[in-house]
Amino acid sequence: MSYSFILTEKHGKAGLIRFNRPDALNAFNRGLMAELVQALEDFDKDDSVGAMVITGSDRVFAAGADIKEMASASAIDMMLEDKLGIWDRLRRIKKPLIAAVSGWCLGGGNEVAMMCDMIIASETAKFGQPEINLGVIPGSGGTQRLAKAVGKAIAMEMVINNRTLSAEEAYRFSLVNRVVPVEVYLDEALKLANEIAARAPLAVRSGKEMVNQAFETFLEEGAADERRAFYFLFSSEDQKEGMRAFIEKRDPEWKGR
Ligand code: DAK
Repeated sequence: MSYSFILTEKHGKAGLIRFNRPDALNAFNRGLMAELVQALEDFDKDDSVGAMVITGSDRVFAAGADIKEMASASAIDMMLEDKLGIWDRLRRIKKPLIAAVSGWCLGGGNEVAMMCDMIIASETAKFGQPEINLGVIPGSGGTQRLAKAVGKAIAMEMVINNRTLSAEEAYRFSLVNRVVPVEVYLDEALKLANEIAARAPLAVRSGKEMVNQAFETFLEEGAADERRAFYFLFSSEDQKEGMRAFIEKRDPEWKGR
């Protein structure tokens, strides 16, 4: 499928999506967001793909939502704009999502990165929520996810005083999984995606769902759901195969069944 604002590729079992609006620093216009979600949903349904990587260029992951597109919008326009629930569709992707971030990762760009399950950052990555400079605040979960990721003190500075985090700070504050040289951040992310894609697919899916649930529910409720998911995996062929392979001292062969 050919797109106008993104590029898609497959690297082994990793589906790669690159933002491709260099003149606007990959700002998210309506078209780009729609294409991103469509491409992710397509990879999510594709059995040859086990995990997805989202990236921009070395200079910029994404400079946020397209300011020129929303500058004159009314509150109603903004509300209706969201009626297809594009951001909710992103949250419903079942396979693991990895953001490979280099350069600017701002506003909606940082919100998309935080909606991913893991973030690999290049040493040049810079994370921020500069909406305050535009007279607004993050609108796609940025205040909530940031506070949960980096804690209240740092999140507050970022949201109400445009503090930008360097890659090192982002690592120190648990926003990203690791920081690597700019030459290899994408390779690292693709390697990680392929490693995960080689694991038991149903358990990966369940693990992603349950870790994410930890941010949305109370401990006891989450632990009860986790236990049910754990029991359920005992109905899979992969659980039998995984445990048999351990006992027989061989590598398991996963079927995703
Ligand atoms: N939107 C549109 N165009 C942008 C842009 C953006 N976010 N960011 C950069 N550009 C454009 C610039 O206007 C410029 O275009 P030309 O003038 O060449 O035509 C080109 O990209 C290059 O940018 P600069 O000349 O500014 O490049 P620099 O290297 O000097 O600066 C920068 C890089 C990233 C520091 C700077 O461009 C910048 O501050 N950009 C804006 C960052 C920002 O404020 N981001 C937050 C946007 S608000 C929603 C939920 C969430 C959101 C929206 C809706 N719903 C639930 C409906 C999210 C909102 C946001 O993200």
